[in-house]
Amino acid sequence: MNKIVTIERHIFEQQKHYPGATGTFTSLLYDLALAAKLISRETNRAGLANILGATEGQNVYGERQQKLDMFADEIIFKMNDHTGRLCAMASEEHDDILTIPPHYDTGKYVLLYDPLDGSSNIDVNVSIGTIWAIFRKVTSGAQGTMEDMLQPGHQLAAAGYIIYGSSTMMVYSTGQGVHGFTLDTSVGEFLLSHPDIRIPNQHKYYSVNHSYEKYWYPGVRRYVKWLQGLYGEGGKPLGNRYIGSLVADFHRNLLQGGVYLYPGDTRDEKGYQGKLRLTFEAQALAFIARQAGGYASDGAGDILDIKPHNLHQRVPLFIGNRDLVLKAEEFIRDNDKEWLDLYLPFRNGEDPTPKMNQTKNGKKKKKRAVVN
Ligand code: AHM
Ligand code: MG
Repeated sequence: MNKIVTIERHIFEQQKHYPGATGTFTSLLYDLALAAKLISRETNRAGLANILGATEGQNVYGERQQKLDMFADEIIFKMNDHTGRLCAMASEEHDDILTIPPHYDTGKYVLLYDPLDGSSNIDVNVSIGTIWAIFRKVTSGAQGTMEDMLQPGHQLAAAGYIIYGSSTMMVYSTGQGVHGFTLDTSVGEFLLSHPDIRIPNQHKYYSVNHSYEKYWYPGVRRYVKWLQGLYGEGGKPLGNRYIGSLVADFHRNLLQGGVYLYPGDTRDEKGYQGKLRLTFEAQALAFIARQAGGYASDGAGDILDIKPHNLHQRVPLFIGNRDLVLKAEEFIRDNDKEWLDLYLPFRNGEDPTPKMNQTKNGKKKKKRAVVN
């Protein structure tokens, strides 16, 4: 039998790589693992929600099912607001920074998270995920500020994701490789199942939403044709897999080799910015990709080099095997001057769309109350 290592033990062992570590960071990672277990329990019950609700004569669980993303959002906040380890949080579900309630101590880290990504997949029993990222506080004062949140990804202290799939896994990195843990639900423990994950050199898959091809810039179109072996040297086609849950698509390609892309496109006036969020989605996965020997780009350069200028800033994303992502950059450089002219000023901090707190359909996003 192999050595059995719980996530707690592993995190504790990792702490030894950081002389002078106080244990705060270690405890923060424990708390995230516990939040993951609670969210996992609820996501597993999502399919039973209506049946259980009907039996009890009230749709309590049905109600909860519809609000699973809100549940995840609150669990992560509640797990971390009172521990004295964080000085602020930010969630994809909220416009602004989430401050630590005044009656609790504050700490030296900030946490950014997307509580339940790919949430359109909840009702159809398809994998969803949580993405999180931790930065060290860079400003003085007790409370965290926007400046602490908007740091380039190469300054991350740690990042990870939780995938709620055929089993629940937590994958994380503190800059010492990438490690994956599978939840043994019978004992409620995350056990080390994927130590030191490296993205395989062999490419197996590409993942993109093909239905947007009509909106793609020519370089992206050619790149995808190249992945299919229909352009350039005409290599062996990669398999196409697209779940529409970033965590699940990324996780598969991380373990099996390949590339995920959600490019900037021409679908509307903001399409060139892409869809995914830089701070809540792309930075964390880019950090993990890098730690696993891969690479993430916005098509113009390294995602980890981008200094965000807005909490909800969008970013095009090409992530996976380094050579495949570099090839995307090459196609874009050679073909997509029109996109680069639009995008590069945005990447460098000019915000031509100050109404970033609007939703896709242009309506003002509702601010959700956080329970303090
Ligand atoms: P969400 O944050 O609203 O859940 O959207 C993010 C998701 C990603 O998980 C996924 O890769 C992408 O959106 C799918 O978008 P599309 O349906 O346009 O292909
Ligand atoms: Mg999301």
